[in-house]
Amino acid sequence: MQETRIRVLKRLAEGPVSGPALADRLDISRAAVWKHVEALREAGFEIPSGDDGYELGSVPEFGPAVAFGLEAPFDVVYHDSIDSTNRRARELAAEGRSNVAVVADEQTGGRGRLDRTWASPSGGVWLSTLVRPGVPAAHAPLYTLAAAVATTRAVRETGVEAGIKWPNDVLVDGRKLAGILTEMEGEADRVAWLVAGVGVNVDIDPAGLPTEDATSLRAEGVDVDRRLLTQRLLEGFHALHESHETILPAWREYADTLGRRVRVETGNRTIEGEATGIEFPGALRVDTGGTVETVAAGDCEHLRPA
Ligand code: BT5
Repeated sequence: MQETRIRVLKRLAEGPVSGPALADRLDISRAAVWKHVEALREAGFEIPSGDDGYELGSVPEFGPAVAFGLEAPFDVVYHDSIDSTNRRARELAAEGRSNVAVVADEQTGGRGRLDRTWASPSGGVWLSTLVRPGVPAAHAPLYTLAAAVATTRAVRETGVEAGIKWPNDVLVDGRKLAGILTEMEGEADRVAWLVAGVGVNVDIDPAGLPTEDATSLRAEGVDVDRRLLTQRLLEGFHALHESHETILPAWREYADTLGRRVRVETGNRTIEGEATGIEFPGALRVDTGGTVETVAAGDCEHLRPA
């Protein structure tokens, strides 16, 4: 959302204000005030005008309103419907942008890892953050973990006990509530840009999702304000990305995988054993009985105890 528009909203949130006073405060013309107020009304904000001037009635549950009240330095680019927020974020990266959060209500071409499909009907939180962290490419997995931690925290605030399955799934009672897809470009010694895409099934009927192992916040019985959930998630991600050393300890706290028997498929190998730990920048330690293996990437399945 445009910066002046956010300032208009912030002023309205403090209480009623007349058009001329608003124009003075923001150093814009009265015509410009009127244009901003009209644009905000079109975006779903209720802004009645009475004797005391304009007032902020209600704020939309989602949409461009995600930018309003967001305590993290992301420009919000909102789409009602788009093929993929990750694809859009990569496009913005190519244009030189940074610190952007692309947010959509629906994706028509949502993607998972390894070109899998990610079902993204209307009612979810589908978002991608574009950052330029200036770290070596080898550190990139840390951002996947950070996104998983931020998602888990935001979900737990709604009262749902979510946990993380290594490396990138957020689960509730073994069912997948959210997934993360991180993409990046850069040289070995420096990431040029990194896009962390997060998909959370919020107000969605899980019967419409492609697997029985999926759940949604609606199915878990909570009615969630998607704007607030998105804001908490973005704020959490930003805070973790600012202080790297907090990511792994937080991940361990929310991990559902540690201490379990797991099977990890790496593409050319299958490793089975007990997940005993996670190492910088995100590798899983698996005790196979004879040796301890460190797995950098793969698909992980939680197994029943032996
Ligand atoms: C992921 O892949 O879990 C990464 C998902 C990332 C989605 C976000 S949404 C915003 C951004 N824009 C994008 O285009 N993508 C990102 P993976 O671990 O490969 O899991 C994919 C598998 O999860 C699929 O093969 C299905 O089995 C299952 N799946 C698909 N859609 C699902 C959904 N909505 N909820 C739960 N499981 C789903």
